[in-house]
Amino acid sequence: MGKLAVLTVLGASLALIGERLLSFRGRMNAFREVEPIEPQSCHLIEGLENGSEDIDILPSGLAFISTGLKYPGMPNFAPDELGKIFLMDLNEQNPKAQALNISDGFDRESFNPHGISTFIDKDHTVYLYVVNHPHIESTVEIFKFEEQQRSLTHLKTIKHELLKSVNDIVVLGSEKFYATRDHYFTSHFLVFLEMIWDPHWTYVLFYSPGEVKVVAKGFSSANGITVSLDQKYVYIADVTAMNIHIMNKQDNWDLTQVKVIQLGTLVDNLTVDPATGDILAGCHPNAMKLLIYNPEDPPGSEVLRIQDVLSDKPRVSTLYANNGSVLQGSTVASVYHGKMLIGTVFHKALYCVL
Ligand SMILES: *[C@@H]1O[C@H](CO)[C@@H](O)[C@H](O)[C@H]1NC(C)=O
Ligand SMILES: *[C@@H]1O[C@H](CO)[C@@H](O)[C@H](O)[C@H]1NC(C)=O
Ligand SMILES: *[C@@H]1O[C@H](CO)[C@@H](O)[C@H](O)[C@H]1NC(C)=O
Ligand SMILES: *[C@H]1O[C@H](CO)[C@@H](O)[C@H](O)[C@H]1NC(C)=O
Ligand SMILES: [Ca+2]
Ligand SMILES: [Ca+2]
Repeated sequence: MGKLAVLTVLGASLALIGERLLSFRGRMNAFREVEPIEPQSCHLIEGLENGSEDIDILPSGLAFISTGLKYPGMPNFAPDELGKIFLMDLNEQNPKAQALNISDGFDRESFNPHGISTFIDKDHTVYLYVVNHPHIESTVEIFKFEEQQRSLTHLKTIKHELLKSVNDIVVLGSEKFYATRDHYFTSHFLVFLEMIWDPHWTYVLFYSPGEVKVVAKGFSSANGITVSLDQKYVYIADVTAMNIHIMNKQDNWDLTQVKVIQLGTLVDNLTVDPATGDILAGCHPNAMKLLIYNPEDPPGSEVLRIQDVLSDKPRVSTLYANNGSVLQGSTVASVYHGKMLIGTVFHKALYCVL
């Protein structure tokens, strides 16, 4: 190749890389700052200082909170703390978070809990499904919740070739769930390239003992997933595309897109308000601050409420926003009878009375 051709190719490559990097900064919302918004009464939850990635609240008001996630690329202030599941009873006047005991026989040393989802069987037994990343792998752990003993009995570990880089799950039946894959690649370097390049190769998987399949794909980074109160729709957060996909659940478990709600913030976990059906989204207003952690200018937190999800004009309002002075890196918010819990990827957790 002549020098001119080499230069042309080099120039074009640099331009393309420059364009991708700019687009990456855009996708990370690198220029966004937040204005504070806070409900009247909020306080930090004692005992949850080092991350509370996911929260799921039972109809009875018992909240499960996963803590201790070690996630490549994210800051972690307590690398030696083991992963744990905490319980909070939101019916109490001043609810306290209490770590649940986990049965012997389960490898607690490598427990690295990420997304969680509860499932209540016909006989009222409560099962907790937990996305686990032992040794940087992805498994789904099934626990039985023993309410009297305040403990979790480990029943089963689910592994599958398609269950890679799993972020969140939503359980819809015994051993039947949807799971999101947040990155296509699993090695650090390729994940980094994928974040810059953004090929939209992540997907949602349906898992059952008899069938495992991809049911929706083309997401930049599929993250939080949850289901509508009537279980007809599945809501998926595409974190780096800053939107939520509303999908229709078919009889064969395939998902077909109904609409996309664009939000202008990086949406992590989704929950549904059991009283209204509104979606609550835990968001990262500026993910660049999350990736390049600076204690002087920390990542903020933001919680959005999306009402009338299925209507022509869904309404989006901010329930909580903070520049990081109180709460950094929010991932999830969950409400129960006028009370709200907000979790974060590596920071504290907040309890608010709405
Ligand atoms: C959080 O991490 C810090 C630093 O490792 C540790 O001192 C503290 O005990 C941890 N808190 C909890 C609740 O685990
Ligand atoms: C958890 O187990 C430990 C040791 O087995 C026990 O001392 C403790 O009381 C248990 N905690 C709860 C809440 O049951
Ligand atoms: C965050 O907001 C508080 C006031 O709400 C302000 O005192 C603080 O300087 C702000 N921090 C940053 C990093 O902007
Ligand atoms: C929040 O996201 C985490 C993973 O990022 C997921 O495990 C969890 O289930 C989500 N929370 C809810 C309430 O969906
Ligand atoms: Ca979840
Ligand atoms: Ca998530």
